[in-house]
Amino acid sequence: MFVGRLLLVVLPVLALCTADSKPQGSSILGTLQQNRLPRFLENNPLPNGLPWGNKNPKHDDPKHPPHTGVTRYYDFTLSRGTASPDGFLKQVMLVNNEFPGPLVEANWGDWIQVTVHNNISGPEDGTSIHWHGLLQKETPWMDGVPSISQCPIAPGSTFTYRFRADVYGTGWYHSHYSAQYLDGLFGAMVIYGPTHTNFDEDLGVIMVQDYFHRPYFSVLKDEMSSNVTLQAQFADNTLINGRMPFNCSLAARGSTCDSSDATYSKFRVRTGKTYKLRLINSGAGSIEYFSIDNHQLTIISNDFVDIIPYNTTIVTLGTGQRTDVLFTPRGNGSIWMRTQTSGKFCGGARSVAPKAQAIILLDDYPEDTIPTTTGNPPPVDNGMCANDPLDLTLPYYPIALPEPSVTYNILINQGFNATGQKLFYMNGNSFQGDYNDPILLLAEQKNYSYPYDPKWNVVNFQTNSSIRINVYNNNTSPHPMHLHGHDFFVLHEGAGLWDGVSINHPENPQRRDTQNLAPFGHVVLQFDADNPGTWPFHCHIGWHLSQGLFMTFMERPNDITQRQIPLVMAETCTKWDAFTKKNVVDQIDSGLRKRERTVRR
Ligand SMILES: *[C@@H]1O[C@H](CO)[C@@H](O)[C@H](O)[C@H]1NC(C)=O
Ligand SMILES: *[C@@H]1O[C@H](CO)[C@@H](O)[C@H](O)[C@H]1NC(C)=O
Ligand SMILES: *[C@@H]1O[C@H](CO)[C@@H](O)[C@H](O)[C@H]1NC(C)=O
Ligand SMILES: *[C@@H]1O[C@H](CO)[C@@H](O)[C@H](O)[C@H]1NC(C)=O
Ligand SMILES: *[C@@H]1O[C@H](CO)[C@@H](O)[C@H](O)[C@H]1NC(C)=O
Ligand SMILES: *[C@@H]1O[C@H](CO)[C@@H](O)[C@H](O)[C@H]1NC(C)=O
Ligand SMILES: *[C@@H]1O[C@H](CO)[C@@H](O)[C@H](O)[C@H]1NC(C)=O
Ligand SMILES: *[C@@H]1O[C@H](CO)[C@@H](O)[C@H](O)[C@H]1NC(C)=O
Ligand SMILES: *[C@@H]1O[C@H](CO)[C@@H](O)[C@H](O)[C@H]1NC(C)=O
Ligand SMILES: [Cu+2]
Repeated sequence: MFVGRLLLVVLPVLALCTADSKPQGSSILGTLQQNRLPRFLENNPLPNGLPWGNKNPKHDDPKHPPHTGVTRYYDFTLSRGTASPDGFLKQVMLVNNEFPGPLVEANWGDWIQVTVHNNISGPEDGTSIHWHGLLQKETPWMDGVPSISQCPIAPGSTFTYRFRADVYGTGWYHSHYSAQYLDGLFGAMVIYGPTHTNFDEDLGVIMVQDYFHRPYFSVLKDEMSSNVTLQAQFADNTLINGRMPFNCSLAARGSTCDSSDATYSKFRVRTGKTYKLRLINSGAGSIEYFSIDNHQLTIISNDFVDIIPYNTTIVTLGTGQRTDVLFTPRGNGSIWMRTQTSGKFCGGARSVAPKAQAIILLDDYPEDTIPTTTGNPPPVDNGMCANDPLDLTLPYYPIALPEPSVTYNILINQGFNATGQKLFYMNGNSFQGDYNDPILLLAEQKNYSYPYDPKWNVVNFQTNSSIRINVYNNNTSPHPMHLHGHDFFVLHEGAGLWDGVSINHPENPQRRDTQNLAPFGHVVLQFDADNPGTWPFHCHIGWHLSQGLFMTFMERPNDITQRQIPLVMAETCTKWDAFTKKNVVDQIDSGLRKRERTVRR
């Protein structure tokens, strides 16, 4: 009894101490405490013992989710802080004080509800969260893009996202407000669903990224300037699950850096067992080449699409892309896991830190076993920056390519505007949106004409049923092109222009939501107009998006007006209007504030 009472008193104190001493920016990701992920989250299993019943990845459309009747609740507080994930003390923006942000999990068909508190201050900033790769068919206003689907969440206010986990696999979420996610407003999102391969354990998410020590605003300013030296600055480091010790002798004078604070990410596995790894490129701009020394990896999914498995030694991930792989460890001691950048056309970090390493501990070898394995160099940068060949990446659930009802050509150019800012142009227009006037809310009012057009870069596809997009990149940089609200078929890619005829496996082309576009090359995509709404199509490189490499596809506008957009969307704009009336927000990129502020009805 005495002991019991003592425990009652002591336990809460211990808990408080732990919470208080947890350094800002810490996360269990990349530590040995990172739990294995389950096959699915428990509760209300449907017939057959699984939340998705007897839906089968070979025969059931992965875009038709089951109705589980379950909602998963999350509470996010976004704020500024300082953190030193790699030893360098950086001014960061964090979700619940973690870097990377907390994992969002759900079963396929569940609803996810995330209440986001904008506690960003010193200075204040608007924000919004995008749920990368989800289709948002039932809730297109929950896509989280300022200027397009919502007004930013004003400082001090709260917005609740609620949407269905409508596809399954590995995803992530990130701020879509300017390039905020470069400072830490991102995290992984796992939707459990049927599996089409056998494995013993799910080792969880592995986020790889290039990483800047400067705040995002400074990165944007340099990349958008006309000064070639400033534009050419590489990221400072590369991280795996938010970790990779930085060589502090390279840190700028006056900065705070202590690499003894920093650790490698670590994973423990058993030889001979097979693990699922969920790779995510959550970086600012570089293409990452992921590998595990002396091992083959079996690729099983790209983005939210299961594919027919094949083996490789290097996994290519453009910013925003995800790939699930299977890994069967062999050997003894420990092994290096690596992600590398080419340091050339396909992106990179400073030549001294173009790669990150993490430690894979085998069996019961002690935690301090440092690997001695050597890795392969990344593929030679031949200037194409391509994903794996399209004829290797065929969806497990086949869908034949329909005839397109329209083919739309897009030409990407880079140039400078009258005030010397380096910008990107899609068909001659560099995107500049209006944070106070989201296009989706205007569409609901049947307003499809904007005074600032063509800067809003909206293409209205009316009632077209299947839309083919042929993009040519007249530029030295690759662009991981991402479409919201859909996965697209990838019909063709390569150097120069498309011949207008060749199509990869028309009976079952690769589908995904982000695809690398080569420098001076083309990519041909197609998507079905099965999701009325306003869907951004943009490059996922943080500063390219800010430089206007962004377009919005309006899909079936008459069906948008049939929908009841919740009142909270207009209320969010009212709060943002009030904020921008009193504050001039420091703004340099494609998300524009209204020049003259009007009162909303
Ligand atoms: C809000 O931000 C301030 C300062 O940036 C911080 O001190 C405070 O802990 C944050 N509140 C929450 C709930 O995270
Ligand atoms: C460009 O930036 C570099 C690095 O800050 C600076 O040294 C140089 O003077 C700048 N050049 C011009 C023309 O402003
Ligand atoms: C750190 O960088 C310095 C300066 O370039 C170099 O001399 C040193 O070898 C580096 N240390 C490590 C551990 O790589
Ligand atoms: C693929 O890699 C796995 C794991 O190394 C191996 O067991 C399998 O035989 C490989 N398959 C092919 C077709 O090479
Ligand atoms: C570990 O592996 C190496 C290389 O395969 C081998 O030479 C060595 O004998 C192994 N050691 C143990 C303890 O199994
Ligand atoms: C050039 O682009 C920048 C960034 O979008 C913008 O702030 C500036 O107003 C533009 N200049 C002109 C003349 O349009
Ligand atoms: C459509 O919206 C724009 C942007 O708010 C506004 O300037 C314009 O007057 C609106 N058009 C109509 C017909 O309401
Ligand atoms: C298909 O989209 C094109 C391009 O925006 C548009 O001009 C055309 O009217 C659309 N056709 C139909 C049937 O909606
Ligand atoms: C491609 O870019 C170059 C300059 O970088 C320009 O001269 C040329 O006109 C562009 N081509 C097209 C088709 O826009
Ligand atoms: Cu780009």
